[in-house]
Amino acid sequence: MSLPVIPAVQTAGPGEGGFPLSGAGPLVVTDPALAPVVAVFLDDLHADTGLRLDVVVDATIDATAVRTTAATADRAIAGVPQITVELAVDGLDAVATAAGLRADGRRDADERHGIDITPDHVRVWAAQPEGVHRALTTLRQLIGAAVSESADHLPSVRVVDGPRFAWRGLSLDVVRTFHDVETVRRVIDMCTLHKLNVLHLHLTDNEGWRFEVPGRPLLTEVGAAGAAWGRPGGWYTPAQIAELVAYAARRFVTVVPEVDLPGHTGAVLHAYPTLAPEILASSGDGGFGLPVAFLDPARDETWDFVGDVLDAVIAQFPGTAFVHVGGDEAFGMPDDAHAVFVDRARAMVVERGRRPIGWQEAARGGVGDGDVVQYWMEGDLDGDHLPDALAAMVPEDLWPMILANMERAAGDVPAALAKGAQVLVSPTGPLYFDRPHAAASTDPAQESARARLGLPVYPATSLRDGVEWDPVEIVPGAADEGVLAGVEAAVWCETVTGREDLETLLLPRLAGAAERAWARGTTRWDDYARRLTRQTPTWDRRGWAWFRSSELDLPTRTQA
Ligand code: TNX
Repeated sequence: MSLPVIPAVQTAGPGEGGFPLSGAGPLVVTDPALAPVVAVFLDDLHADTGLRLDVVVDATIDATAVRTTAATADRAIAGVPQITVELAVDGLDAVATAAGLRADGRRDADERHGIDITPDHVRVWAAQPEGVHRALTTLRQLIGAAVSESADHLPSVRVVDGPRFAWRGLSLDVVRTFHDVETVRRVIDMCTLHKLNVLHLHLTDNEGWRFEVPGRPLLTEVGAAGAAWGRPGGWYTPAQIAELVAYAARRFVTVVPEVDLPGHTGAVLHAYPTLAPEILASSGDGGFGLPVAFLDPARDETWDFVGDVLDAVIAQFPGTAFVHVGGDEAFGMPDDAHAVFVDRARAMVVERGRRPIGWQEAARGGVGDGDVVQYWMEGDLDGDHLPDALAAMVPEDLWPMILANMERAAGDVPAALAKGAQVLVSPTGPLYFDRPHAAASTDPAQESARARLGLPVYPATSLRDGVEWDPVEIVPGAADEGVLAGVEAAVWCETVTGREDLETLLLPRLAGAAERAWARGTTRWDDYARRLTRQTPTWDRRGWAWFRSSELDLPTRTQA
């Protein structure tokens, strides 16, 4: 049975009839540890659908009795269908445990869960609160679809489900365009609705620096003043970061910070020019494209700086076991200097009790067992458009460096695997969302945005391209799931001018990434497209500016 849920769930069923949505009793929560999880569910369900469910949290209620006798406790209503939410493990072993790594470093986490829907009750259960949160997310999507379709019942069905990969992420570029706290909160909402559990924040780059470092005030005063192409700058205060981290944590999303080193450091060198190597000091002005700027590992002050930055980022992101230290596209930097830099930066993360991640180029250094390398350069650039696209972004004298980096890229992931590192799967083809949308929009008003959005250096992709692939098969040299850390999409913001643009690149693509990160087996496009289409009214109620792709069976919008 195909439920209108993304990522796809493992089901047994269907059963007879359905659970009535109107006239159902309150949600009965028998373990106080679940109260915060249920509170988030009720808020999110209200935002999705406008519905407000009642809840009873009472440890004295016997959930089994509520289900079988319809109400023994005073505050559950006798004879009325109930939704019970419990910590329990029965039947969950039917689902395999997740492969890969957890961004929060927890080894005992278990997201598996069950949902039983019958005419008399809905039972939601999992071994841990996080599993209950994932189950309630499925329930949110089911209720959302029912509300959109004016159905008064949820279908009778049994779901026992769990993720294929433990790390299911989205990397968000907050540098090229600075996204305010509210926009980031909306992105977290999109992630958790699709059972993604990592938000990777790309906090530093040539065009800006987005968090405070004690003792280094110019990073924000000067380095955060702008963004790409003259857009407004900004940064997150420690209090704002704490708020975002807490908002994400309540939804079981870990925020993983990235400080991109030693390349992509135009903003650092703008703020503190003395950190630049002599020969390149004048080219570190990152107003656009890909300036050549890197930190010099031969200088002591470089390492004082990196230490201060890591201390600051670790203090502000307490929930993550990982810190991303970049390592990509250190154009103009000699290979040996790059390797020395990346190795030392990784060691400094380890000294501070965290685990490092780097982009795939970090594999050119000494990565080994326990390291994580993020695969991105799939080599799918559009040969015909490449010269024009590069010309629009980068001065011509830099092309050889960029092309040389691309040529070396094919060896990175096999080298990382040979050294025992694990791979976070982010290939540009299906997982970079800063690509043009291939299909037209059913909303004529979105067509001008479609012409602008996504880097022209990448061929346009369809929603179908984004879901018909496999994370193991796509990684060169990967034998099985065991060598993967997980799956992470990325949205870079060179072409994004604001929230609406961002959301138009994120949705519906994020749903496809989530399907591949969570669901096992293959996805049939027709089935996926139907599930997706049935979720889109919820996105409209949320006010998300999603791309109305003509690949989906959507009503054509007429211009107002
Ligand atoms: C390459 S992905 C970059 C980013 C750009 C992106 C555009 C990566 C590690 N580096 O700096 O924004 O391409 O897709």
